[in-house]
Amino acid sequence: MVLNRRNFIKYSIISSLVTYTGGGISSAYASDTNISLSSLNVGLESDILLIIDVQNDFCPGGSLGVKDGDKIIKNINIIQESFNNVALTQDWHPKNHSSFVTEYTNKEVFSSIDMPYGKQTLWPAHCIQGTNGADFHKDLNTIKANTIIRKGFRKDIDSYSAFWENDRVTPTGLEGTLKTMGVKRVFVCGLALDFCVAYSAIDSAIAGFDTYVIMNATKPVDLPGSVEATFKAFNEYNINKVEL
Ligand code: VGL
Ligand code: ZN
Repeated sequence: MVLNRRNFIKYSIISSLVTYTGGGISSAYASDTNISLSSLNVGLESDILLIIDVQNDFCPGGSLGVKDGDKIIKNINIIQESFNNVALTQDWHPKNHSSFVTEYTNKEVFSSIDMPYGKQTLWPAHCIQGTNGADFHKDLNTIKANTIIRKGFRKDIDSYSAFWENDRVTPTGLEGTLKTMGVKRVFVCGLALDFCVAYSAIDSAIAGFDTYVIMNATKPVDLPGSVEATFKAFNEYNINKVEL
């Protein structure tokens, strides 16, 4: 089967995210990583560090807080120092966004619904435009970034990926930006490993960039099966796992 974004959605992550049972599988993912970032001599003009959604709502205390989500910020700031190009993404939803469980009656949080573009997980309201929850975490160094991409701002379409919205046809513009800049290698970190980091890394690989996920600079939401589906996809798309 030829793998493309649609197949990935159909066969992997989304199909595994049916119900949320609480708890978590917790990080059975760090052990099989061994390429070190320093061995890759990053910092070329053709390298970019893509920092996904390090925002208050995805950190502990936020409405969609990822366990230990704030603990990766120290490493992310260290990693930024080695790069000449840094891009940040910001989940940026209108207050009545269609991915919010609060927009529906009788729907459970983390359940999924059918949207015109396919299955969509329903989330607690998060990263509402202009609110503290949507701000970058105060400890994240945002000075170095030369590109900031906002995503998920269309009420009826969610956007996990930094490249393509969940309808898989609406671009964010990042692919064109990176290609125009001459980027060849994309290093992805941030939140959350099994959603926005995963989809961004997959789309980066599909766009033809050599793609690396920095495992000790990301954490998962960890819904049932979501981390496993992510690693399966990383294998299928030749996405490399690296460590600081
Ligand atoms: C994300 C769920 C909803 C993420 C964004 O950044 O991983 N997850 N919106
Ligand atoms: Zn979101």
